[in-house]
Amino acid sequence: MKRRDFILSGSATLFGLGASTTMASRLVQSTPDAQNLVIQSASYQFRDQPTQNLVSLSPNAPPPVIRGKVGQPMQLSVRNATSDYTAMHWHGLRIPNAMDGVPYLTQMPIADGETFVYEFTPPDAGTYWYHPHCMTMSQMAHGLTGVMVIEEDQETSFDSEQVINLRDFRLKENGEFLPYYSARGAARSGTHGNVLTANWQQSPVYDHPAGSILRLRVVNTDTTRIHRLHLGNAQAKIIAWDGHPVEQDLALPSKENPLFVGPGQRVDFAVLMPTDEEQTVDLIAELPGRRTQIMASLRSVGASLSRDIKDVTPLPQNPVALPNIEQAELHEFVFGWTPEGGAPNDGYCGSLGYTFWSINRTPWPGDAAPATGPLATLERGKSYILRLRNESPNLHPIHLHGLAFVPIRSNLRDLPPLLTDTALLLKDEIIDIALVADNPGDWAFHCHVIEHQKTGLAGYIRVT
Ligand SMILES: [Cu+2]
Repeated sequence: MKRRDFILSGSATLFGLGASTTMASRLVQSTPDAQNLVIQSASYQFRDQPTQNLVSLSPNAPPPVIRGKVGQPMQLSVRNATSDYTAMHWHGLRIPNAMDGVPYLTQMPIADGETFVYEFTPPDAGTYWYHPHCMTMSQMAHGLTGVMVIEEDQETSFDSEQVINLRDFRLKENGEFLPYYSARGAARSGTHGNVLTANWQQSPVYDHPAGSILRLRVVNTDTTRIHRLHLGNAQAKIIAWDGHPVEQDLALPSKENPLFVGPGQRVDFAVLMPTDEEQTVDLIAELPGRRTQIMASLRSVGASLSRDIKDVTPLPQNPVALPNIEQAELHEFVFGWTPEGGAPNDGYCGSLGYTFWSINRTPWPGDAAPATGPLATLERGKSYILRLRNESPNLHPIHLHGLAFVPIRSNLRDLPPLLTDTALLLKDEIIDIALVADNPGDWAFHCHVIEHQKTGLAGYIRVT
């Protein structure tokens, strides 16, 4: 069966996709002013022998940092030069639904040789990222996760910047890939990588001016690992969380209380670089069952700029509507196990071959399954509270596309009310999140441990 048959048989319209001609018209030739992204196979040296069969946007390097500016239109032309299907998602960006990159829900998968042009104007500045939403497990595990920086449209107080893309690879000693998922992992906390990298390097060191104020953008793009991070005793400040500026003073994470950053989550720090030359600020991970690990280091070079951490000025707020909690309607979602089931119907976007997980006791039947309705339908412009209940012992970073939300309470901890797109649910945790349903469309809603997502912990929410 060819991909076109999905269109002809009407499967694509079961999600309310509308006429498939809209999709076909998107499969156009790229224009000269587009940023051209070519999904292709790559090789890279992690160990003694180069690792083959990576997926990236160049033949021998990690996916690049893509930059845009708030309020400025972007055109990203994505050509598929692999033999698998694909589709690109821009994580955290509140953009039109048709540009969200979710197969069968917002577009058809991009076939070998085809190009899909994504056009949108980012409404919010901050640290975001991109990854495929079709063949998600295999393409992400093989490298296709990159950072997207949307710059502010006004001056900021930083002298320099460093982007850190944290992700693991599962490799043999000779550099070949190990199996990148397992039934055992999928049914528990996921299958963890054994080579921990920052920007595909192991403990890289980056030079920045001594005494400068640096913006450190840390993004966890891993398929599995919940990172636990801190900066040792560096002078620093958390300035943004999951893209959005942080207004309040948050306690800095420490060895004893590291910051949990789940797959999909981001944290921006303002860091005061040491005054003396050749000193380092380390980004440190305290992971269960592992020795303390330096993920990346920032090394001071040159004459000191003699800045002070108090020189950091607040970032401009993003234009996110704040919910009216008194009038918000409540919807409940339970994330848990499900009896082991067969392969979901993922069309051409890949299945692990079984289901273990569910939302509201129903495992996601697959991206291309017929007659799959939304988990909830929200009226455009209204405020809602979504109660997210984890009834499993495993942690789940729950991501909602297209909208920003704020946690308002947890049964386990004090959560600062920071705008986000991904809520990390701890064991047995219930978090209420609140939002204004102001972006119409069908928005994917799923766990960002990709083995959980691909074995049932997925669905979508409709905003009318
Ligand atoms: Cu999960």
